[in-house]
Amino acid sequence: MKPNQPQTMRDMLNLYLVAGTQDCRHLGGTPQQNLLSVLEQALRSGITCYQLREKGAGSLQDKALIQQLAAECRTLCRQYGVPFVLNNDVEAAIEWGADGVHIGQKDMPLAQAADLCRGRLFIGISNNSFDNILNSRQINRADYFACGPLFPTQSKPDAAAPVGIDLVRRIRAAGITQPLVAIGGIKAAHAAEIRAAGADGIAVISAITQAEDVAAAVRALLAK
Ligand code: TZP
Repeated sequence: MKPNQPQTMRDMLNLYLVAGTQDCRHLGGTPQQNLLSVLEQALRSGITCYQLREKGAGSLQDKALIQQLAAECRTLCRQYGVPFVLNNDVEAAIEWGADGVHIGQKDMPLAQAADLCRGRLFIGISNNSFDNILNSRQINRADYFACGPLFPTQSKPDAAAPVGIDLVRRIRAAGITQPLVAIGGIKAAHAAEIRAAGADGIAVISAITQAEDVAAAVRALLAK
């Protein structure tokens, strides 16, 4: 078995890194080198899932370059047995051989994405509110739910208003049992409370990509 290989969807969500080159611009190399270096350190330190989210100011725009980067990220993830997920673009996720795709509320409708991915890729969907969660559950085609942003975030300028850890508690109190990952402004200090509230894991951008010591940041986020 590979070092970090998760056995179940819940295990996979334990520590989920989301990142694109735009999140690593503070480092000294090319955009691609910066991201791949952060990703490799994070994989080595124990992240359980990775999503390439090449989006927003400072991101790569050339699709051929993004495809090449995706292939390199996928190769690294494979070495550690960690699922490689692509953000938003369902067709590219299938064509480029991703393990999963993550969609937002404004992307391709969940049922349509699920039809395209059927039997090939798993699907995660972002939820910004309890109503979103109820709707995603009703459609019943996602393999996991993300909820957030829990806290204010610098990494997504168009993020919805923060919902707090209470949304996680409310989801579980309502008997909603789907694999659940929380996202948005999460730091190591919040991790235990979020997991205790019922999330299977936490998804972060800046807590890892902006860390001076990526390995130490990953260890702190993994600490139970
Ligand atoms: N979706 C909701 S908040 C967010 C995304 C992609 C950004 C999370 O980034 P950070 O730096 O962990 O707050």
